[in-house]
Amino acid sequence: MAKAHGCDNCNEITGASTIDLLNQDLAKKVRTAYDRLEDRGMSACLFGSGGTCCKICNMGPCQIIDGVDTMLGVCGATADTVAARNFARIIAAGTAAHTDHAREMVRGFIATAKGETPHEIKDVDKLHKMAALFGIETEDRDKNEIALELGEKALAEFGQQDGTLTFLKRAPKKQQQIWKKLGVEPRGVDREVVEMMHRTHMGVDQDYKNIMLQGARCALADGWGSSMLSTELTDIMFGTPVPKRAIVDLGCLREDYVNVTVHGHEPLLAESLCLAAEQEDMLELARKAGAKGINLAGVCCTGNEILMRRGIPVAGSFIQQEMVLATGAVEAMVVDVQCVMQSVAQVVKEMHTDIITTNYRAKMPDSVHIQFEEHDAMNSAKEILKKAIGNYKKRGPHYIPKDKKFDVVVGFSHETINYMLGGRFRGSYRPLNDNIINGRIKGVAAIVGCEHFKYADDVHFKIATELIKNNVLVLATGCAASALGRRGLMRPEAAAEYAGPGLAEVCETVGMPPVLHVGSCVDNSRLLIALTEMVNEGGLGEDISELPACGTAPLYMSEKAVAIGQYFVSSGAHVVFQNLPTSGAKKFNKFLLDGMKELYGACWAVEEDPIKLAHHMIKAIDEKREALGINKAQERILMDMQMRRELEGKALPGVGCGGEGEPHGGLAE
Ligand code: MSK
Repeated sequence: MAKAHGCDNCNEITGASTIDLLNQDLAKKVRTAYDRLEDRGMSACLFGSGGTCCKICNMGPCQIIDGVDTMLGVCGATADTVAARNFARIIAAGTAAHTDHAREMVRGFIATAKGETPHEIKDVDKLHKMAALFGIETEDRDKNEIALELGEKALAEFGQQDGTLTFLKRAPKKQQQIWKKLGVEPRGVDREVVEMMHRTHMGVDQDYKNIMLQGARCALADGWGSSMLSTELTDIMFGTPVPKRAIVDLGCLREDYVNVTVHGHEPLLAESLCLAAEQEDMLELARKAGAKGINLAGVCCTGNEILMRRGIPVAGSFIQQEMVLATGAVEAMVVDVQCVMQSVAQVVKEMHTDIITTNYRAKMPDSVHIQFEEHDAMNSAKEILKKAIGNYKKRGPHYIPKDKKFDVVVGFSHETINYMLGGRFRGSYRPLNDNIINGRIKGVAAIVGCEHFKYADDVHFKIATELIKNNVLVLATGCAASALGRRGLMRPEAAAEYAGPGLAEVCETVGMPPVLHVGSCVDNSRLLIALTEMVNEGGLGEDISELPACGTAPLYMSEKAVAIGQYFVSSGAHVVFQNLPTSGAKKFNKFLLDGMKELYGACWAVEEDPIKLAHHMIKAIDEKREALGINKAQERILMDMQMRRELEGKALPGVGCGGEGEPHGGLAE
């Protein structure tokens, strides 16, 4: 029988609808990653897990045992050197993935500015703000002209050889000085990835601390460079997310519709499919095939992108991609890049479903390839949809779970948080800072990253509920966000059900959930800006390392999550993972878990148990509160009805109503 999880209470993590589906004969035939994990029947290699397997040159592979002279690498490399090189290469690979995605988005942005795509420049306010950062004149200029100059300058940052990346100047001043002093300011995005690969080649950098200086620079090129460019320019092109109600559940597939799931990462493809699916010729074709229309649903981070901006439902996260297909109700799964399991093409072998690859970088056996051309986006999108519509009549036995369609409120860009808490006319992080200072909110935690199959546990939910119970506001991205949405933590009502009294009071006043969906994995850059805004607002220290804030990517799967973790640490935010591939090298491991603090004011931590992990984060937040002198109980003001009415009058009308436009409202300070 197909498994969705390795433990008895698997509905805890994947949701009741997945269990419902797995009980159907149809789905029982499907083999999932859990089955394959079991089939493998072997535990992970200790050298690989500890980071001390070196296969960088052909004298090996060498398995190093730390402290054993006869178990050095053939070249003499120590465990610390090998683990540092491996870790740094993970950062480089993660940065490269974000960067190649970002470059495509910037190229799409330029094509849009030239009028060569069906998209348009939507967020002119953000366009002007970004243009100002790049020193671009905006007065009396057409938005497309400004966008073209911005796009070209952004594109130049990838190949830049000298100087520093433009967005570094958005960071708190103290942070910028730390980077300058350490010599880790990224010069150009591609250069940092290339240098990282070179320095970890055989016989180059043999000092783990020096290797990790470049590790930090490479990761910063991701967070404050490519990822941030991608998020900001995508927002300008497709609109900055605002709160909306939506669904995160397998049950979002529709019986009488052509179901098309979009899986991967780059929203250019997904947005084009959204536009094409609304066109009358496509709808007419769907009706001719006997369907009522076309139902788009997301998977993984493409899902998060269209969920945040359009409120289009997410059918499943990374861990559920095979389950989405096991319904037998999907006419086509359209994939682009990253996090697509090769197994998806095998799952549908006996079904009517097509796996459609769309990017020349990412092809797969047993799939159909339709190249997505950004300059001919609408025709590419229509060709893909036609293929899906053509499959509708061939749909055989299928099962769409009917229960537990979890409602979520999503769309919390850092601008939205600003407006929500501070109000339309005085949008600021002041109320958030004040609520942290007065203790209603203890601090802020980020739960980001993937899901995987190693830990048979309800990790994200356990961590998040423990944090919000202790009045820590949670911001989530990527598949972690989908997992938390599936468990009902992104409903405003979740505040009363799970949050501590202080956080619940703030959430109820504003009408927001205690866990905010901030976007896809690329959108972790929004968190950097949110943290910076908190610093700039005042009262919580001079840089990110002084904030009562902490991050985790507990179930990290992808190399991108390590790059993200490192750019947070190098930006001053403490980060806790459940495991790191560095435990086989004592000095290097200690450097990550402690020594980095001296350099950046933050370091990595490892804690396997989710509840202990949450308490590790709470302790880190409490220590910051202590250092800021705000960890004392504040006198609580009891509000009478009149005060409440006044607050509610300022609260965000329509949060979660799916309304377009700028959110407005406010929270009493
Ligand atoms: S998709 S990188 S599994 S978050 Fe961004 Fe999800 Fe992690 Fe892929």
